[in-house]
Amino acid sequence: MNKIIRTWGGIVGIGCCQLAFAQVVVLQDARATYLRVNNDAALDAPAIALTSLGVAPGNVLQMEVVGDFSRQGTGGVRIDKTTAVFSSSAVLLSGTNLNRVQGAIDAGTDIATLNTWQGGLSTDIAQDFEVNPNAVPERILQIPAGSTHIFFSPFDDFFEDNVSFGYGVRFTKAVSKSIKGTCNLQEYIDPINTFVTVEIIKRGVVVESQMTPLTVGGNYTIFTLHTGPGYSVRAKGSHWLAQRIDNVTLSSGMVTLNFDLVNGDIDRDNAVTIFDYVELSTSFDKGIGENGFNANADLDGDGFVSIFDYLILSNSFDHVGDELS
Ligand SMILES: [Ca+2]
Ligand SMILES: [Ca+2]
Ligand SMILES: [Ca+2]
Ligand SMILES: [Ca+2]
Repeated sequence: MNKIIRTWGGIVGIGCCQLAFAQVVVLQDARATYLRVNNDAALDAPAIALTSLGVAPGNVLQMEVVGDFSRQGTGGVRIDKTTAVFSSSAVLLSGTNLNRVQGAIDAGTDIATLNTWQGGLSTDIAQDFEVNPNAVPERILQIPAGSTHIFFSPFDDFFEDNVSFGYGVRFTKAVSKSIKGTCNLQEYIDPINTFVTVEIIKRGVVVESQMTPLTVGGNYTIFTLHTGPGYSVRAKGSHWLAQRIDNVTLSSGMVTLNFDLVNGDIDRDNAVTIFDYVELSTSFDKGIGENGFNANADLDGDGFVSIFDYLILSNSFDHVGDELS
C-alpha cells in the first residue's frame, strides 16, 4: 500500500560526487488516512520513518504532492489536496479515535479537516498542516524536535471510495542555496541599489518572492530553501518588463541566472503601451523634487523626464513581459 520510490538525486562537482539533493516519492493508497473515520472502510496511513527520507528533526523538509486522487470511484472529482502530521512514534490508533496519531507533534498552520461523511464526527486535530496550501504546490517546514515519523492523508470526509492516480508526496531535504547573476537594466545609468523582485515559481504559482537591491554591474544574490528541478525564476524591476527563465534546477551551492530587462513599463502593468506614454507625458520636463515628477517615468535614471526617456519607451513599445507560466 505504501511504496517508497527513491526517484533520483542530483550530483554536482567534478570528481567528488557531492550529493546535491535527494528526493523520495512516497506513493500511498488514496483510501488511507491518519484521521478519524466512521462507517468507512478506510485504510490506515502508513507511518513514514523520517530516516527513510534522509531527514531528521531540525532539518527543513520540502513536501510536494505528486499525482492526484478521485474522491469517489474512478470517475469522481480529482483533487490533490493533502494534509500531513509529524509524530514522535509510528503508532496509529484505530480509526474510531480522534487523536489517532498518538505522538502527533505540531508543525505549520493547522488545517481544519472535514467531519466524517457518516455521522458528522469531528476529525480535526490541532497538529496537522496542509501540504499544498491554497493551491501552492509546495510546503517547506522545519521538522519539529522529537519527530521520528510523518503521516499524510488525502483531504476528504469518506475514504473507502477513493481511487489513487499516482497519488503520493515527494519529500526533499531542503538546503539553503544562492541564486545569483546580473540584471541588465539596459539604458538605466546606475543600477546600484535599484530593487528588483525575484520570484521562484513552481507549476505557475509563486512559491517565494524576494525584493533585492542590485550591486555594482547589476549583480544580485538571493538565498532560498526551495530545492530540486522544475522551477521557473522571474525578475521584475519597477519600470522594467518581467523576464522569466524556465527549467531551473535548484541544487546545492549556487545557481547563476542572468536577466536582461526591457525598460519602459512606467505604470507597472508588465506591458509597454499607450498608457505608459500618457504617464511619461504627464511628467515630461520635470526633474527630481519638482511637482509632478514621476520617478518611474525617468527611464534612464538621470533625474529628469526628457526626450531620452521618450526614446527608450519608443524602442520598447508594444513589448510585453513574461507571465508566471
Ligand atoms: Ca471519498
Ligand atoms: Ca487539523
Ligand atoms: Ca505599462
Ligand atoms: Ca531621464
